[in-house]
Amino acid sequence: KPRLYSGMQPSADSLQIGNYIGALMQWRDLQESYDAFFSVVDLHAITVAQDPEHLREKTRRTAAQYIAAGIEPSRSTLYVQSHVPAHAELAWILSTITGFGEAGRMTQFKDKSQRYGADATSVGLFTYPVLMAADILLYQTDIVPVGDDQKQHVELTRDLAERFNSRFGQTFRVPMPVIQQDTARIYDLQNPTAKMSKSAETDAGVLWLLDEPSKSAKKIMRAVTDSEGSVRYDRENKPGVSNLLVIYAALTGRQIPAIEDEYAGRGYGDFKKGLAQVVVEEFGPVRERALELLDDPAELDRVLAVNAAKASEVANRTLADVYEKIGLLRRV
Ligand code: AQP
Repeated sequence: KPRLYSGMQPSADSLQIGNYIGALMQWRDLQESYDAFFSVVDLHAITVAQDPEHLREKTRRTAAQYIAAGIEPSRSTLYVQSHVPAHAELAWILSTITGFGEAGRMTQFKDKSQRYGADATSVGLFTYPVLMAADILLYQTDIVPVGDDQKQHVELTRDLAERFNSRFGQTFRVPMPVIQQDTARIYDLQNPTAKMSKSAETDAGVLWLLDEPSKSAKKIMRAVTDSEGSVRYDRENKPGVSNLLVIYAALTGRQIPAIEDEYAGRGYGDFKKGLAQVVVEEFGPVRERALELLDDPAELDRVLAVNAAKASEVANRTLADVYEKIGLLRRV
């Protein structure tokens, strides 16, 4: 089976519906036909200010939500990034073949460093894409399903793989990004031109997987729409309604025109009620399963340890080859 790699940061207590639709739902389907590695990328999460005790909790919670959403830890390799030290080791090696200017062109770094200011911006945030390249290349990955915001990082990963291979001999498989459709991109309910994000400044526009269903329903009822009153997809002029339509379609597997037809001549209130019901029905079982898993952290940790051992086996093979190729003296 071809190999797949993807991951998410444990940057909040709960994942948001954008993570679910844009990543988890696709991962769940792809794990059938790929040898999939899904990582909770805690080393990436510490590139910004964080609270250590809370990070541990968020890491378990993220893993539990992967499983609750249908990632099967007996079929896919679901593990915590820091449990496999090869990630940090390969990142160092790759940083030595990454140009300073090349790294400086990463738009996510430019955006984030502008947001935090120079003093709060760490070198780790700068080299984040190099660590991401290490994540992917360690597993001889064929495809990387990501949002279009991550496309540039995967391009860098490809460049680094090709550069290493041509300088030191064939070592890495060059991965292909699989970019999710525009219709899988979810926007903030209160600010529907901004991507919904775990680290959004306000909570009112974010639908959390682990929230009480009634809370999510309320947020949907209060979502920003427009004054036209017709349920119609038009990303440019009706970003709020279009976003709700995308969520509706993604969760039900229905086409947007069919949903527009169903709500033709009915107001936004009806439409939002319909969507709230869809979201509650989808999230309810996922939430329950995640909370169940979190009730037994020892068992969850055990599953993660078994998977980290599986991941290490693959990762260490690549790392040993890299060390050999670049001329590090082998330990006897
Ligand atoms: N709004 C979104 N719509 C569709 N997909 C989304 N993803 C994130 N937000 C949306 C996808 O979820 C995965 C999570 O990646 P991440 O945790 O590394 O961070 P991110 O992309 O930056 O996601 P967040 O939620 O915005 O996290 P923070 O606030 O921590 O930066 C990726 O596959 C992403 O495409």
